[in-house]
Amino acid sequence: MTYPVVLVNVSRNTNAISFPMGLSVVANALLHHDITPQIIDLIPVMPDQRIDYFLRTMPKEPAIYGFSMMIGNFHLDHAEHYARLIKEHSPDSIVVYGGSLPSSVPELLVENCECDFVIHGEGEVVFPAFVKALREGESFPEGPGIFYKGADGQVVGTKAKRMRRLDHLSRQNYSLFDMDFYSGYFKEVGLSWEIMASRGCKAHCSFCYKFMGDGIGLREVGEVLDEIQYIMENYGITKFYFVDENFMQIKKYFYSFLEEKKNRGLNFTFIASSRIDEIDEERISIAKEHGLTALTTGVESVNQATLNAIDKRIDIEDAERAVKLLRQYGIRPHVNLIIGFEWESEDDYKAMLEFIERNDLRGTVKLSYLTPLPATRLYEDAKSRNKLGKPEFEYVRTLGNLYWELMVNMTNMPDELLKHYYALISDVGKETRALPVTPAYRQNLNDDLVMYKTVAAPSPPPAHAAWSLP
Ligand code: B12
Ligand code: SF4
Repeated sequence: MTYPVVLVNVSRNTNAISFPMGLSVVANALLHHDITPQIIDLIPVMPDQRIDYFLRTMPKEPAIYGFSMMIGNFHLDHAEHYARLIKEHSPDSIVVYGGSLPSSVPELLVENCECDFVIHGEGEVVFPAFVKALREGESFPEGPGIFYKGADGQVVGTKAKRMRRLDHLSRQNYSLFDMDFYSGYFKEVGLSWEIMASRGCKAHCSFCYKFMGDGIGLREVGEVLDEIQYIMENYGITKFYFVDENFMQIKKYFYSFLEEKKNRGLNFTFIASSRIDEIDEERISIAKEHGLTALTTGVESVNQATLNAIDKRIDIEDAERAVKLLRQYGIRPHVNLIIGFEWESEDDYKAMLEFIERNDLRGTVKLSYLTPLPATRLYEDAKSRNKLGKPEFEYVRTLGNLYWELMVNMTNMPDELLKHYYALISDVGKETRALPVTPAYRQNLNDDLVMYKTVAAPSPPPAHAAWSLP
């Protein structure tokens, strides 16, 4: 059966618009196999018209529908809603879930969701082969990365291995998406266009989901620069944000990227992320010279014992030195911090506030509540000690706004006290961004506009200190 392939981009409850990178890579890989997917992108459509638009646009015949999703912000619920519509209006269609959330809990989703299959891991090799097999008449294509419910009701599937070399299949496809919509948004709010050069990180922090297991995959430098050049020439964007976990980690690769950028005379600036232990004077001075304007780094906690306990493998003094170094070279530091480790006390949060002041980090901190996310050691530990507070699928499904809502309180402090410190630290540290004015963009923001404006001064802490650990 010649199933058409439809890639669906559904919304999630957030306050930002992102270009759907994962789906655009999958679309590119399909095109390389002579499969032209139809894209149903619901983000540019007015929220009250999305269902109608979807029903009008979906193919009349049975098709393979691919959804991409990440954890939290009710992304799964949004996808499930459309998957149900597909089952209702086109019962012979096949629904496939991919992306970081399905990859972290493939069995759980196959077991509990509307999808017929979950594709684990990077989709560019597995998905085209999977589509071809279905088209050739196989009902249950097998192979690493494919999960489904077998005849006996048991979930069948094995995880895929990480791709070491990311070649032309891993390019982003822009031609099938509404690029005027997305580029217009990035320009209107002054954000940098997202690009990916490498995947993976050498470290093993206990709270972090290692997308596709250990190891690092690199794209060819020329491919990445071709993509950047395309965006510059066609959309006039000259600021880029590398979503790589750790862009500078392989020095040779990073330098060859900078060298080729220079050879091509490409005049763009960029933001990247890096572990503290990769921030040295040599790399920073060269990167600055070639257009690095800001660097995000995960400090997570200012308590060395906590850093050791979560296997962060950084030294808090090195973090302070790195921040100074960045400032010395005129590179804006963005620091990620986390609160809510179970042994923490108010003293840790007071120390965090001092750290922000001492290092002049006002307005450059992103604070998160510790949230056990599937496929992390933190999660397995929380699950084994019944700390998730709900059955596993319910927990995964109902993870809400992971940017600023408390999902699980692992500490001995009452929620109010933790929230109080969250508000206090966040208010001092957080970066605000420009609120889009165009209705097509505003419609995608939920009502909680906390990252766009200053929140009211936090209330004083509850008059009780008994829950502080000694
Ligand atoms: C950029 C990024 C963001 C951007 C989003 C940008 C975007 N365009 O969507 C922003 C800043 C918004 C963001 C936010 C968050 N993120 Co984030 N983010 C990333 C990051 C660094 C890169 C993602 C990316 O674009 N990769 C490149 C593309 C090509 O990869 P991909 O999307 O995964 O797609 C591939 C596969 O997943 C698969 N695939 C994807 N879709 C589909 C669909 C089908 C049908 C198929 C077959 C395959 C498939 O094939 C693709 C090609 O290989 C990843 C880490 C990483 N390196 O992946 C974390 C990551 C995805 N984020 C994560 C988290 C936790 C968050 C937050 C919740 C942060 C928080 N506070 O904890 C928030 C909230 C997210 C939300 N629900 O709204 C986790 C996800 C964990 C999980 N189980 O889902 C990751 C893995 C980081 C981590 N190590 O913990 N994030
Ligand atoms: S250093 Fe960052 S990307 Fe690497 S494992 Fe730790 S939290 Fe994840």
